Amino acid sequence: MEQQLLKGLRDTVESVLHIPYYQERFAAVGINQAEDIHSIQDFQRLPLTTKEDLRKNYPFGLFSEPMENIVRLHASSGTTGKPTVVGYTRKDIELWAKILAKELARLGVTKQDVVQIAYGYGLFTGGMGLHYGCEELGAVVVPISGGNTARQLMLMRDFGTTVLACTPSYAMFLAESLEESGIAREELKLRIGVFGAEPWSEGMREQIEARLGIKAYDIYGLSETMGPGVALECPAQQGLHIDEHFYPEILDSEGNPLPVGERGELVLTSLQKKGFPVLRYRTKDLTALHYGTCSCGQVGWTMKRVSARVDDMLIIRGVNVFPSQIEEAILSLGGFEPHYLIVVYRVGNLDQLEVQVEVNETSFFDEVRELEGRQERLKQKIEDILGISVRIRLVEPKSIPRSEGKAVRVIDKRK
Ligand code: DLL
Repeated sequence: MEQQLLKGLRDTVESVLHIPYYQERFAAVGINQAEDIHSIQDFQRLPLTTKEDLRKNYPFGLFSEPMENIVRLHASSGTTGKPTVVGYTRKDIELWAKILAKELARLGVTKQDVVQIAYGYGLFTGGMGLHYGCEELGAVVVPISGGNTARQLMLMRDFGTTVLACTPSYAMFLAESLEESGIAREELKLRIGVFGAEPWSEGMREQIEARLGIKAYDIYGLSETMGPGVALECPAQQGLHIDEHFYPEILDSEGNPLPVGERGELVLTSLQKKGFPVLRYRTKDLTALHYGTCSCGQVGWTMKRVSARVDDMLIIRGVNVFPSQIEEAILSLGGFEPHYLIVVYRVGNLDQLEVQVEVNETSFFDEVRELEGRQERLKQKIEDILGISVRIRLVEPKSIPRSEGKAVRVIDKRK
């Protein structure tokens, strides 16, 4: 197996060696041809690729095929500066569709299913990626894209949608809107959710599953390495199976490999991508890997759910805080909605952390004393986890803006 993997890695190295940027960087570590890589250890001598490298070569500098062979472009949303652009050959598009079709089939999605794709269509890979995968599988695709929530629910009922694909925060919003829509859950045929593109907690999964009456699966991917489908859960829900066309590594913050099982930054190498191969790409996503046989029978790498990005880490009074820790605390106590905002600001020289969280409809009418108690319990819980003081602001149901794509959970006023 190692020989087969090495061949795949060498092929990827070979496919980028004509690009001057890679040539120079590889030569600096003594690798001038793919045959110089005799082992995984040799491969790990190759420099890591970062988003910054992609930006420096904007827009097409790291494409490994001439533009006449590229049939599609996607780009990352990138809130600052230039986006990162990725190019696909026809074969890449076919491979992507096949990977997703195989993964969805593992969840029990078949030709009989009607898949409502409420991920955004466009330069973002979510909509088109799932679209081609579902068509490859032969399912009926409803390419509705994100937004227009009332219409989503009407079509979900009228078309008999069985599979919903969108971000978990939008799934939550759809669930909440369903409860007010006059459409009964029993009128829907929904049974499976394929949710990803942003971090979400186990508590969020429980809420979505209960409120929509479905099984909710975690799908992972990033535009730089392909898009959705780099990894997807199976019915065992014990980790996301990483597709065999990607070689994963986990590194510490200094870029050194970590032993299997330890949490660190996920680094990915594509094994058969032609238009835009990636080599040791730093995803900035924090997870842990496992190799073995899953109870579903599948053998290979699995990864834990991505709970956070390195970038998402807030440093507050010297303490590292991840939004996912706060989400878990909120959902572990009853009475709150999974809608929250984390506001960081400064008073004098001191960082302050405020968590605004919605109380649910029933608790909203509780006595003030009861609400104060709940607020105090949440404060205690978060302070126990983070070890710093926090201010909790309970807000009315539906007062925090809802997301139709990737949710914004943090407002950092220190910047
Ligand atoms: O979000 C691709 C995608 C579309 C994945 C639809 C899943 C479903 P980007 O816009 O390039 O691509 O953003 C990639 O989103 O590095 C993670 O930080 C985050 N992310 C993606 N999936 C998950 C997930 C798409 N399941 C970035 N859990 C990645 C946590 C996720 N974070």
